[in-house]
Amino acid sequence: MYSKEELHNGLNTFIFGKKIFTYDSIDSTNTCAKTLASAGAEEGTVIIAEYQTAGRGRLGRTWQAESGNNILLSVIIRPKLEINKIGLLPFFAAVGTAQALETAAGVRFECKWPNDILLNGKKCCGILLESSFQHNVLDYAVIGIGVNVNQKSFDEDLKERATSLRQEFGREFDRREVFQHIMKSLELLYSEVKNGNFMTTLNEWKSRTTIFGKQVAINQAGERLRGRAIALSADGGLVIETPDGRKICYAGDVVFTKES
Ligand code: BT5
Repeated sequence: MYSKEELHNGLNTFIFGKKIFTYDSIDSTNTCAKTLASAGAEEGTVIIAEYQTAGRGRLGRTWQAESGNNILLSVIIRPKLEINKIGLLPFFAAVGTAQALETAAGVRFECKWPNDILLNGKKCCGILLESSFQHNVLDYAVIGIGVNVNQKSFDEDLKERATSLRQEFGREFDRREVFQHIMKSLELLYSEVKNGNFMTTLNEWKSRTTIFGKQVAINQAGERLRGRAIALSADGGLVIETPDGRKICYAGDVVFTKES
């Protein structure tokens, strides 16, 4: 377990990671971050844990990560955003993290809609963004980031879809360094994002995705949509051209279909 001092040592940021809470084991860093944010914790506060007993994914799913080998963190932000831009925050988190992993590993990572980061087609990072509003104004958002760093293997049900930096590069990564890269990349992008400017974020995200032009299938609210992914909507949805016209998806998992 890295101490707060070690995580701070060499961290070259003003906001992200200025305050860090470390845990050996916790239910979920996102749950903890939401409690702290509701109690007024300042922007940039990080909760980082070696292990989560109830790590969460989107849509009620779970995040599984071995103790001591990965990065499991949440960071609190309080941008003054209009409500229609909140859906763009996961792209900010994904791009910031992808750039950090690229600095650490020296290769390009892929972004998959809405907020996965892939390496050689397998997921090495998941992002869970949760937000809270007061009278239609964003009070805070919690960015939860799980990066598979030094984990050597995954359970049977995950191993076809999940990978770690260690599995792909055949060497151990310094988690402290990766953590600091994540803080730095997020902070750099945040100078635009906090003012509602997502231009760099979206351009960077688009340059790392392969989805556009492909045939996809996606389950949304019990409906299975099929069609060609053509664009992102202004609020972060995936625009799909279906036989019944254009539809926008806001949640769900994209599967590339045969015709791609
Ligand atoms: C996500 O959800 O990918 C968001 C994961 C966010 C995890 C971080 S860890 C720190 C913070 N605190 C939390 O409690 N959560 C955040 P989703 O797109 O729903 O993907 C979840 C699915 O990915 C699961 O249902 C599994 O199929 C798969 N999965 C679970 N653990 C994985 C792992 N370590 N690597 C790759 N895939 C995984």
